[in-house]
Amino acid sequence: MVAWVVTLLCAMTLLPTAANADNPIIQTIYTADPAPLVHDGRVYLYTGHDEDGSTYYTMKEWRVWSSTDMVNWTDHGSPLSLSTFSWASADAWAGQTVYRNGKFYWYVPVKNRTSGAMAIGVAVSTSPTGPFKDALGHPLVENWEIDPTVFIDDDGQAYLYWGNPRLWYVKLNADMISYSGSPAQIPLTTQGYGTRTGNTSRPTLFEEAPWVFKRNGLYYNVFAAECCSEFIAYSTAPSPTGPWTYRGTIMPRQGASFTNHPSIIDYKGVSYFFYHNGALPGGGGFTRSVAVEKFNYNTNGTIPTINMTTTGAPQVGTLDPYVRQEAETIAWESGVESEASSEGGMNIRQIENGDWVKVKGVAFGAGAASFNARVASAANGGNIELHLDSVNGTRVGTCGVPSTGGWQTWTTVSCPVNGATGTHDLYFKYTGGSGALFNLNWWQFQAAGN
Ligand code: FUB
Repeated sequence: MVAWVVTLLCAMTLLPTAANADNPIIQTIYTADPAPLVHDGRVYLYTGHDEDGSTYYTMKEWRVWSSTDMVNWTDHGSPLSLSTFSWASADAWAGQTVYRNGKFYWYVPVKNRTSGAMAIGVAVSTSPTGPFKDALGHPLVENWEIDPTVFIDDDGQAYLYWGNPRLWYVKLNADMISYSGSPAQIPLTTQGYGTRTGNTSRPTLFEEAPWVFKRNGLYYNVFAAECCSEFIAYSTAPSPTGPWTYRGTIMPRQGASFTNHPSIIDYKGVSYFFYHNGALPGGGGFTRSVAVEKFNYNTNGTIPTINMTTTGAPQVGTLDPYVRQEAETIAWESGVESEASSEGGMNIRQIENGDWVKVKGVAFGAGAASFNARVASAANGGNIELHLDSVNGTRVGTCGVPSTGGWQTWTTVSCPVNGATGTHDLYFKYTGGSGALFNLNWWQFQAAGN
């Protein structure tokens, strides 16, 4: 799993360096093709999943993550996979989820097992974290092309765009799972999509991965340009169907992956640019990782050049340790993995001696008095050490974890806490014997005086 390579990275680069990095934002697995959605005050991030050691886009499932502060990301597992679509055989590639009238619609490209063509499927759920079901039982649209993005205009008209090598759109009906008219091509002119040299069959820069949105009355299409390797560029238009004008590069070629895949949201008054690269150890073109940067639009609405960083976006607000927090809410980690929990949601697993999880910007305020954790162990258990600001920083508590007789046999352990005041990065350092020690489902501090 990716976990071992993260451990290796830490060993190679010294822990503080790795611990200060917040990009890529997911380290437990390789992720690709980010598609964020802001809903009810939370950012939900829909991604693909590159398999460990992959040598092609052998992708079998999609994943969901969420955050309220852009640095601590909660793992919601995989509520959508190839098996959701009975007619799909392979290629769980780049999709996007949109919300309308109480439902979440997840548009994805997959291979149709009967025709062999790439097609666009749509899954639906009443929750942003699923479970999602195939809305149709067959492709929504099929023409051998990929990478759907959906945009709902102010007048309620929804548009589905997709394509590689061409760029298509169709008007979705209000049910979001059918469309009116026939798919049409957006003309790929050099005026609209820039000039590619040396490729007569693809004269413009448009490659794949469109992401369409509207800001201050202007329509934007941000896309992956000129494979390979790709850079990120964009075009703008006065209407959702054009005419488009090429506006230039957003993210130059960089980052150890020959594809890139853009998405943009505003959240809590700040603009964010998501992308992927090969930055994790073992990373590359088929073992990618999702990252995020904060940016400001220029006053004329153009988008500045954005470069990849390892620091990522700043934290928005703080994390409250006095409410239940999921163990799979992570800013950075070394060595752990996640799985579905018998108690619902996810838990972290494969915790071995010396593994750790960082949670950023934890607001202890006047002080914590005790700590509770929900744990399970089919082995001998171990310890949860609570450290401030670095993995070997001030230790404010240690909770022993017993054997519970099973990896999903849960009990709650408690321990006193001293010296946790103010706001700090909190490191859970796991110690014990050899092999897997225990699983962790959630944790919560109790404030002094309560
Ligand atoms: O992840 C598989 C494919 O790679 C996506 O569909 C493309 O956008 C590229 O990122």
